[in-house]
Formats: sequence, C-alpha cells, structure tokens
Amino acid sequence: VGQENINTDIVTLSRFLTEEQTKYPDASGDFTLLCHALQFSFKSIAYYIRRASLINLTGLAGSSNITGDDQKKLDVIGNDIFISAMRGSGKCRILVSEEEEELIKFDEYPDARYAVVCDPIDGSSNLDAGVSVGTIFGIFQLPEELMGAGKEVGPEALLHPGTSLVASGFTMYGASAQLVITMRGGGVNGFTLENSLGEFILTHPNMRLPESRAIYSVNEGNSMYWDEWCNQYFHSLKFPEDGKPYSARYIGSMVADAYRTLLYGGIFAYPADSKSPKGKLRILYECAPMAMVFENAGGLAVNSRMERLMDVVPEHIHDKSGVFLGSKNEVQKVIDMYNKHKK
Ligand code: P6P
Repeated sequence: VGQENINTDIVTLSRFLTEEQTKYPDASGDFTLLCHALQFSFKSIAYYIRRASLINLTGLAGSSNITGDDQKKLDVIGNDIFISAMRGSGKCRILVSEEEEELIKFDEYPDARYAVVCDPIDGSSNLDAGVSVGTIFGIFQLPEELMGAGKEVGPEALLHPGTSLVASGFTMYGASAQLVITMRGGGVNGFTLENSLGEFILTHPNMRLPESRAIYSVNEGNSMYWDEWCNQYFHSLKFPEDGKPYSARYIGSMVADAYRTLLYGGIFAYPADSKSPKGKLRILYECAPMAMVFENAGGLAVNSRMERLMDVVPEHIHDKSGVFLGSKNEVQKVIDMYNKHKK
C-alpha cells in the first residue's frame, strides 16, 4: 500500500511560540509562559463547553455580571478558569475581565510585566442555542515604573489604545476550538485544537483578509436607532445601483461573526446608535483585540466616527465603542458614505 503523505512536521502552538521567541534574543520567556497559560485556559474552557449540555452547565447561575444580563454557569466557569490560569502563570500583574467590575490584581507577583484583558465567554447569551461562543483576549506590557513590590497598579494602567497591545486574539469554541492570535507588527495565525492530542495545531498560517467581499454582518433590528448615514450605507449594499446585492450573515456572537469575516471577507458592524450612543462592544477586550487581528490580516477597523479603532483610548476599563471592521475596501465604503453625509 502506498505511503499516504502524512505530514509529521506538525507546528503546535507551543512550537510556534518557541519559534516566535527566537526572534527576540533578549526575551525573558515571560511572554511565552503567559501564552502557555492562555492556551491552557482555552483548552479547559473548550472542555467544559463540549460537556456543557451533558452536565447541564447552560442553566442560569443565579448571579448576573456587571452588565446586568443573566449570567450563565459557563460564564462563571470560563471566568474562573481564566483568572486561575492568569494567576498561575506568575507572569500576569493585572487582569480585566468582562465578568468582573473591578480590575483583578495579582499582588503576589509584583514583578510580573504583563496586563491581560479578556472576555472569557463572549456571546454566551447564545449558549443554549448551540451557537459558537468564544474567548477574546489582549496582552499589554506594563511600563517599568509600574513593576516591582509596593508599586500601586490601578485601572489607569490599562487605559491605552489598541496600538499598545503586544498581542491579541480569540478562541472560537465551535465544532473544534479555533484559536486566532496576532502579535504586534506580525501576521495572523490560526490554530485548531486537536482534542485527541490536546494540542493547538497551526492550520491557518498567515491569514489574510480578501480586500473585498459582498457580505455584511450587522443586527438590522437596530436600524431604527442608526444615524441616517448608517442606514444609507447598509441600504446601498442591499439596493446597489450596479451589481448584485450583498449577502447578510449575522450570528450575534462577535467571535463567530469575526471569524467568518476573517476567513471569507466582508464587513462586521456594531454601530453606535441612539439606543447605545457609545456602542455595545467593549473597547478593551472586544474592539481593540479584534481591530489588531483585522489590521494585521490586511483589513481595517474604525469606530462610529471613522477613527481608527486601534487609536481609541478607553475612558474606563468597560468603556464601549461603535465598530466597523473587515475587508479594507468594505470599510472604505463605510468611510466614504460617512464623509459624503458629513459635507
Ligand atoms: P446583539 C454578545 O452578547 C455580544 O456581546 C457580541 O458577542 C455580539 O456581537 C453582540 O453582543 C450581539 O449583540 O445586540 O446583536 O444581540
């Protein structure tokens, strides 16, 4: 029987991180160890989500998170897993989680140099429906003056724009767990969790967004609240003067909508509107990490005033923003419509 051409030169996430570290000869290895803790939290959350229906974890946990929506048990577990993994890494000084009103400080590691922001289970309101949810994360490096015993580190240490992120990404818990990660100035790489090995395997090296794609992703149920220019923009996609109308795809789970947009192209939007004047999605742990992924994959990401999302500075750790992100030419169409109406 002919030897099927089995690829034995597998790039795991661990190997990828080791190879990345060799690009920084004076690296301490702390970032790599932090990323190992991150990948452990993704594997653990993936495990619980796969088992959720079996051990009835999708019921309400009785408590609600700071945004007031009912908290599913998996939210609580995902949050606890993530906090433990970051604490256990010994490389994380402070952590912001969508599920925690206050900043979490790991004072037992005063010399830890990284700050992590995360939405442990984004899209969880869809959990019972079997919709893919995900974990979104961002990593900042703390300035030297904030490191060391006795140094007080507060939320202001994280009120920086996305351009300060050293890495970001997300894990989507679908049929298999898909991890997408990008580092400052680098490309975007996708990994698939091989459950039998318990390893994330590099399956989507150097992901690049198509420059154009006739797919739009937005909750049109909010159209009544949109600005005039915004309604005009989406109308122009549905009733184009030339060519075919766009396809509409909206899952209502940012990680799932973002992953599809990254793979196929198109545009994902959650505009600020009269109902949510600052938008719904959070700058620190939804908008900025996603903006970094999309820019590094050749796309664009802007807020509802057409400002580069990576330049937006949050006013507080749960601050929100409107967001339009996706293929370069698709986001440019939004900017053109906005500017046409501004005149
Ligand atoms: P809407 C999920 O609750 C979430 O935070 C994002 O994952 C998702 O993109 C958005 O909200 C969906 O919001 O208002 O369309 O249900």
